[in-house]
Amino acid sequence: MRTTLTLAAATLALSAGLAAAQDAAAPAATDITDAHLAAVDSSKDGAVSENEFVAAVTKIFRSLDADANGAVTWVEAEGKLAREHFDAFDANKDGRITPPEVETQAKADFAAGDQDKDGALN
Ligand SMILES: [Ca+2]
Ligand SMILES: [Ca+2]
Ligand SMILES: [Ca+2]
Repeated sequence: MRTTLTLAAATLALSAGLAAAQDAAAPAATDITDAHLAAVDSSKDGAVSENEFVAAVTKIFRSLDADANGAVTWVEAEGKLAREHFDAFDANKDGRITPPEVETQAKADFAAGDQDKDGALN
């Protein structure tokens, strides 16, 4: 079954990270396709675990952190991340997305996407 996610982290993955593994044609922003899941499924067992999901989102944030200071500001994210998603990740609203904020939001998004609660997105 294909999981359709309308979640901040998933949309982020589409808009910023996994697009690199795709052809130029951008997919609909809210659809996670089998190809996207395969790209995140580092163990290639056909399911995306929480660890794999958090790792993929974290990797994307590292790629957004242009000055490599460990936090992503709106200046760094603009054009790659919708403002509403930036704000969703920036839990303490200080204008910087930090690794703990990424992890917390990614886990929340994973839990929301794992509709049958089997610990995997598939
Ligand atoms: Ca896996
Ligand atoms: Ca930065
Ligand atoms: Ca913050």
